[in-house]
Formats: sequence, C-alpha cells, structure tokens
Amino acid sequence: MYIFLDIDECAVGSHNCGAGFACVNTPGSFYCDLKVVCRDGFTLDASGKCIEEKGLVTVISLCQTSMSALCVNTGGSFRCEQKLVCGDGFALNAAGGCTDVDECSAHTSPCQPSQTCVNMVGSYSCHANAISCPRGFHLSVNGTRCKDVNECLVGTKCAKHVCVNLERLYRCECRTGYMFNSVTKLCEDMNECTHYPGRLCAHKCENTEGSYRCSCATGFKLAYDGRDCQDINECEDKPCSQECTNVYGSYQCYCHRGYQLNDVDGMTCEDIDECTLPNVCSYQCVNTPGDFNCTCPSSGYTHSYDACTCQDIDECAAGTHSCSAKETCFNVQGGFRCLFIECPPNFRRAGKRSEGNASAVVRCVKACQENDGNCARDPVRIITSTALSLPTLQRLKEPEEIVLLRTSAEAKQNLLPDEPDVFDILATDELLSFDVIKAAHGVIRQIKPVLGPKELVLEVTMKYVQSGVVSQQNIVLIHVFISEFWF
Ligand SMILES: [Ca+2]
Ligand SMILES: [Ca+2]
Ligand SMILES: [Ca+2]
Ligand SMILES: [Ca+2]
Repeated sequence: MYIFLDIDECAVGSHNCGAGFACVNTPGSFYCDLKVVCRDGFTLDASGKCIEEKGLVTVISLCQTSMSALCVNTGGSFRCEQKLVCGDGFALNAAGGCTDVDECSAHTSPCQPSQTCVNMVGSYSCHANAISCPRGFHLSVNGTRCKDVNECLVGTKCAKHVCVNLERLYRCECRTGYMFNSVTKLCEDMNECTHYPGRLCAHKCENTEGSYRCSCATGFKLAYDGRDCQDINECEDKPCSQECTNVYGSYQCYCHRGYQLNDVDGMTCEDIDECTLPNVCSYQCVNTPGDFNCTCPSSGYTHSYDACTCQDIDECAAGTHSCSAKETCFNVQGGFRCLFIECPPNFRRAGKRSEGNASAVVRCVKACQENDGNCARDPVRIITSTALSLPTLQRLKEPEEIVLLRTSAEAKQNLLPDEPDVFDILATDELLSFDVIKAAHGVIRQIKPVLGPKELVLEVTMKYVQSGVVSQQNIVLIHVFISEFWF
C-alpha cells in the first residue's frame, strides 16, 4: 500500500491561485475556486462581489490582474473568464470546475496486476489483491488468478492406486478389486462376495483385501480353477481302522465281523465284547479280538456243535466210566455215578439186573420169611429205587415237575384202584425243596431252586386206603444228583 503524505499548498502559500480565487487544499493537490461565481453580465469585483459589467477597463484590469484569467472575445467586446488550473488528480469539468479523475477506470490500471486500484478524491490507492480461491484452487505465483490444485502431487491421495487430477478435484483409478468411494475419496476394497453373491465360488466365498478367496465345505477341496469344489477321497489317507468307502462329500468306515465302529470318532473299529451279551455261552465266555470263545468245565462236558453250549458226556454210554461189574453206571450232568442198590431185608429184587442201564431202576418186592407175622402185616409191598440227574436251577417261576409216579400193574394187588389214594413225601432236603402232589398221577415237583453240586434222596410213599385202613403201601426212593451248572 502506498501512503500519501498530503501537503497543504494553500497553507504553505505554494499555490498559484489569483486574486478572487480561493485556494482549496486537496489530498495530494489543491485547486483554485472562485470565491463567488457571478452570472453573465456580472463580474466579480476586487472585493469579491459581483458587479454589473460597466466597461472593459474594469474587466481588462481583472483579466490583467490574474495570470489565470482568460480573455474571451464577445464580438465588439470581451469578457474576462477565469482560467481554472486544476491540480494533479483533477480535471476541468464542463462547468469550469475541477473534478476528481477516476484513475482506476483508466484503460490501464495504475496499480500492479496483483493490486486492486481504489479511486480517491484527487488520487487513488493500490491495495494488494485479496483473492480467495475456491476449494480445489490456489492462487497463482503472481497472485493474479486461481489455479487448479494438482492433488495428486500432494501426499499419497490414492495410496497404491492411480491418481487422476481433475479441474477442482481428483479421482483415483482403483486397481482391480478396489472401488472408488466418492465420499471418502479413497479406493476401498470391494467385497466381491456380497457384490456377486453366489457367482464367484461353488461353496464359500471369503473376502480379502483387494481380492477374495473361495473355500469348500468339509469333505471337499478347491479345484484348480479356484472356484469349484471336488470331493476328497478321504480313504486315500486311510482314516478308518478297517474298511473305508468314499462317498460324495464324506466317507464311511466299516468294520469286520466281530467289531463295531466307535460312536465318537466313527473311524475306529472296536472289538465287540460278546461276553457282555446275555446267554452267549452256556458256561464261560472268553472275549477275543473280533471274536469270542466259549469254554466248558474242565471235565465231564464237551462243546456242542455250535461251540456255545456245553454238552454232558455220557460216560456210561461211552464206556469211559470206572464202575465195577457189581455197580450200575448212572450218567449225571458233568459226570457219572456208580450205583449199588441192594434190597432191604424181607425184600427181593424183581426182574433182571441190567448192566450199564442209565435208568438204574431197582424194584424190590416184599418177600417175608414163613411165619413172620410182622413182615406179613407190614403194608409196604414194593420199594423202588431210581436215580435222577438234575441241573442247578437258579430260579423257579413255578414248581417244576420232575417225576411222574405211575403204578405198574404188578406193583399193586388185585382189586386195588389204578392209582394210590395218598402220596406222601417222607424225605427231602432240609429246605423242603421238593413235594409230591396227587393229580391224575402222583407228581414229584421241585418247588425251590437248589444249588449244586448236591446229592439227596427223596422218599415218597403211595398208600392205598380201604375202609380207613392202609391196605398197601409202595415206597419210591429217588437218588437225586444236582449238577453244579444249569446244563
Ligand atoms: Ca475384496
Ligand atoms: Ca469323499
Ligand atoms: Ca470279541
Ligand atoms: Ca455225564
């Protein structure tokens, strides 16, 4: 900015205003003004009053007295007009006054291009331009105009992408996988998975910075095109402990007979413990990998054809017994017994002795000595001895009929009814595990479980009663051999 120091020419007397003119100071200059402006036909006298023009002399003197007076011929006369001299910055106007010149409106501004010209009365001033450029522009070096800012040269606007400068703004040409966000003005990762749903990957799409990745569901692998999914043949890696079958998207393990698949991993074949299943073996079960064995007691039994049940060896029939010639071999479960049954006194053995007869029934018939009254009066006529082999029955739901007592014709006297009237059990075990009942025939029943090995004798009487008197009594002795096992 220019600073003007004004000199008051009127005060210091350096003006050139003639008499009758007033010096008027202006900033930077001054001008001479008529103190009184007289209309035509009048003129200003020396005292500054307008007087009617009387003659030329006065006027001449007036014209002569002023260097700045202008003599104007009027045809036969003249008049004296004030010749105005305007100071710098002023121009004579049509009315004969001095008017301020607007220097700023001149064709060429008196100020520097970077300055703004401000007109003042009699002068002007230059002010530095205060140009405010809009966003995206900056002032040119000489300050005269706004130039586009090349944002691409400043910082890293588009990061690793191409920055393109535009008038007032810029844009980023994003690399593949990125999209320009016009709000943030940044290249942002494109989420291809949501942008093209279901079109990029056969199974699963996973967005990544600048790209995306396809992946497959369990049981599948990514194909070479990076998009499709192929079934994995899991069996190639031998995941199963035994047999493997590949299926689409998975695989299945199978086990050999005697094994079962582990519930948790579905891959491991585990031996089935058949021995935990009920009734697998009749005696003992030995589990083995993939199989099982049944064992039998160390003697007296053999495996049946199915290898699961134990079968008694009939030593009497096989001839492997050790009974003497006088004894009867009686086969029992798990062994044999050598029986030697003798008839009691006053009884004789009926029928022939049969060797090796497993039924081992010995019938003794009363044979009194002559004149033996007591013997003759004893109603016991026949004592039958026999043997019975029973398994151990752990539980009895209901009485088990074990012997049916049928009376043979020779065992009773004539005129007696077919069946005895009263059946009675005289001897049994201490737990009273057996009884006898009279049904159509007499029936000996086991009514409680008996744990073997155990041997006992059952004694049953059968009475024929006539007129309140026991007319005949038969006795049956049963040697019961209860084996250790249920077989
Ligand atoms: Ca992406
Ligand atoms: Ca598969
Ligand atoms: Ca097994
Ligand atoms: Ca046997």
